[in-house]
Amino acid sequence: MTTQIATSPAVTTTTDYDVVVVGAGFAGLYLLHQLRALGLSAHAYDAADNVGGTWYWNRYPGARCDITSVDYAYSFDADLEADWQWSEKYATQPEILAYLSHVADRFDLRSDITFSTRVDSAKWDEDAGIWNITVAGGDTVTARFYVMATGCLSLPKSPDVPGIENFAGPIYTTGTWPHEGVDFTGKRVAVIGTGSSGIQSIPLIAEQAKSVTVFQRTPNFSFPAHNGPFPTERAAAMIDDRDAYHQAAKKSGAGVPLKVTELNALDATEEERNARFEDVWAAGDLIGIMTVYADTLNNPDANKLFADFVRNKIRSIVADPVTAEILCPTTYPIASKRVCLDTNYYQTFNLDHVHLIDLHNTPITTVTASGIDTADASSEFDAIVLATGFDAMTGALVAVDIEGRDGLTLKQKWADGVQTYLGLATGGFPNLFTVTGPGSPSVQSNMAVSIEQHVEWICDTITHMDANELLTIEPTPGAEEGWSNHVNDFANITLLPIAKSWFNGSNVAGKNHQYLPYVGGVGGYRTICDEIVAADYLGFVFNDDQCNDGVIRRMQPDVNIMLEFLATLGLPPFETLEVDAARELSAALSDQSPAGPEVGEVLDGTLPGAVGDLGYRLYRPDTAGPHPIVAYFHGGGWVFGSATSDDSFCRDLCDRAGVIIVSVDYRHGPEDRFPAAADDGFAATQWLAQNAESLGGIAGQLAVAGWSAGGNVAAVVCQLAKDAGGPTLAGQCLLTPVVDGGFDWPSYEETAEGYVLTRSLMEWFLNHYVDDADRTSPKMAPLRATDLSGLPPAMVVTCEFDPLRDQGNAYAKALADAGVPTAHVQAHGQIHISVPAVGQIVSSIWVREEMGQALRGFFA
Ligand code: NA7
Repeated sequence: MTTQIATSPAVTTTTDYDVVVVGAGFAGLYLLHQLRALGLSAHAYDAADNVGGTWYWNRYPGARCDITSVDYAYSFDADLEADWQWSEKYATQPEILAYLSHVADRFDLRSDITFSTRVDSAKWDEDAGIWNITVAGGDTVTARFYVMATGCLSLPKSPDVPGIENFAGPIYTTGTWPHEGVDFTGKRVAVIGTGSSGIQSIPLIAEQAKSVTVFQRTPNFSFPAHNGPFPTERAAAMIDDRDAYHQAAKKSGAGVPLKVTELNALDATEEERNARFEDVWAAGDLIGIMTVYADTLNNPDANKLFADFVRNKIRSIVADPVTAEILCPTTYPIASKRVCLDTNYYQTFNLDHVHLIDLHNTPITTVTASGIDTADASSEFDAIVLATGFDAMTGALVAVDIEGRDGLTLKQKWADGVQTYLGLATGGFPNLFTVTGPGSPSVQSNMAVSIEQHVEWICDTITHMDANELLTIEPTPGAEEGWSNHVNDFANITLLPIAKSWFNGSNVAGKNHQYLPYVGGVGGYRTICDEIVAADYLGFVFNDDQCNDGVIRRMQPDVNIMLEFLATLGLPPFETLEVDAARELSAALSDQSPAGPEVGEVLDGTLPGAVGDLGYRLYRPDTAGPHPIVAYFHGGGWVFGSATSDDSFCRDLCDRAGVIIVSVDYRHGPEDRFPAAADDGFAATQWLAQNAESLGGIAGQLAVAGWSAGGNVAAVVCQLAKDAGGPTLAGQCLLTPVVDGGFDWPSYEETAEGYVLTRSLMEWFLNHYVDDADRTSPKMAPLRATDLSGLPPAMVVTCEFDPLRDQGNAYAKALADAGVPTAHVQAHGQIHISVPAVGQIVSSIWVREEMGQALRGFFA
């Protein structure tokens, strides 16, 4: 081994290399090339005896990429791109391997790679500030930076088939296929596993073998790849304007420059939908499949339409109806596992010598010396193929014994859950980078694009450090936790986490369940990485003490999209309008809201308020009554709104809680100023208590609820009922309530504007409703009441980006301190208007569910 002395001016300790890289696949090769261009010394190790990474090992028959070849390639060098011609739409493994070999030769990279050498361990030396890397055989090298470029699907899952060790014949694993190939002619072959590897290989194995028996645990959705000659129109688009082509890929969701539809399946006619589904089926393009409609990946009903279409395709191809049904996936949404692209997969099951075993009905009891026993049969085989997948995303990272600060290993740190910052770095492991690590778009994107972006980010960061004489870098705990939240937030607004798969660790026994890739798209992700750099490496600490700490993207992703959409409307701030115009605008926005769920009955009526009749709208559940009643007070700052303005939210609450919701049209300012709303609220509540049974309610089972100013009314009603000795209320459910008339709260500063409810709008509301002198009255500011004890049990919801957050938090605490049973939900990443946004904001569904449960609980 040659050793070099690192020459960077920042380095005070001598190391063998500036950077040691593990892996010589797509990522490792580009990293070496870029590091070398920076004048840094870099060396890579790979257990294989040649370049290629996962494409070196996965040589099973039919192995191909599932992103079109032209896109599944480097874009950093125009000449490389021009010189290499792909022969097919989806390149075979040999062709991809030949490409990577060509890249290694073209840029003379092999001289900086040690092959056939596994890295066993890497240990951070705290005193010297360097990594000690020990390779197989015991040699140790030192480096300032250590980069895992080990790929996401590189460590095959250990065989977890009972009795597999008994088998006397050959066992072939798709992920470590023999280089010389396998001749199955005349053989009886068992294939276990029907993921992409199984689906690609089974038709080709069946062409040779005497018989093939496929052992399927979970069926996959697979589409015909329609592979063939290289599609010239894509190549032409790239040649025409390669910069534009690659820029579009970099800004896209999945790293492929394809236009993505904004149409929803649920808005289309059946005819339109089927035509579109047929087009997608005919195209054989993974990105087109994943994005067939904008709502396929987040709306279960939309998803089912697409899944039904594919199930019908399977039924139309597979002749035997029983076999067809076994091949139809039914237990998870389509595309929540990576869909497969195949050539004649379903057709293969029409061959007489191909058999399908449904392991859900007849599990493998044991593998024997000569075959496989299931719950109801014994079969003899000459060979077994394990297409059972990978310990994906994290397996290869923790397979190396990586020890960071204080003796903590990566495996220990991630034992209860993976935490990274951007999927690039992890706290406690200075100067360690992971290329396409968990928490980055990685496998939810075109890996070629994501790899280039990560490599370039890492190289830019090392350049920045050397230029500024910074020796170490690692993320802060807060930044890392914030990023994990964001990764989860994004996954959770989709259907993706539902399936059990390698994306969330559920394919490996004992592995933590957690959705590992970032699904916010490569374009959005790139912007985030760039913003972090522009903000002085927000959330990274250099040299243990130089840090601009903070969390990027605290907002829920769908709330952010809502804010961006509202911004495009260019609406005037409400407080700049006359009251009538502001009311009209508010009502117009309410009218655009989705309808909300169906309930059993909706009826309108009137009830006596404090000085005259008030309208109300009653929502009755679709279950046998009688039901408890909840008096509901709408939001709108005591100026806007009506009994019907929170219609979809009232429906949702009614549906979730199984209670009657009576939304009251209490009086507003400026026509009817304080305490009109409070007095009407109390009068309405008294009337509902007295008339419960005539409304289909249950006498004595009454609670109150409200949002914003309506939350204020509900809270005040509880205090008035307590002071008046009745009516008895079972509970109060307060969503982002106003409980104080003052502005002396930090959240009025922190979130003064930009989140729809602004400080100036709150001032406008209060000015229209209440005189300064009354703003400390408990009837206006229930937080200011001297004694909160004896109030009904409470559920208080506060939102992170809401000017009213801190007073709501204070009220929840004051209630609890006074002995009131209080549940307090602090909704992270939500704004004042996002919790009641039924049918628009998925990330607040859980909050509405908590509210529904709380209402149920009041009457339990
Ligand atoms: P996958 O997609 O993880 O597929 C593995 C398959 O093996 C899947 O059908 C598994 O069923 C099945 N499996 C795993 N363990 C067992 C046992 N013990 N018994 C029976 N069946 C088992 O891996 P692939 O290699 O096919 O594809 C990985 C990715 O590579 C692919 O998405 C492309 O991106 C390229 P399960 O679903 O767990 O019930």
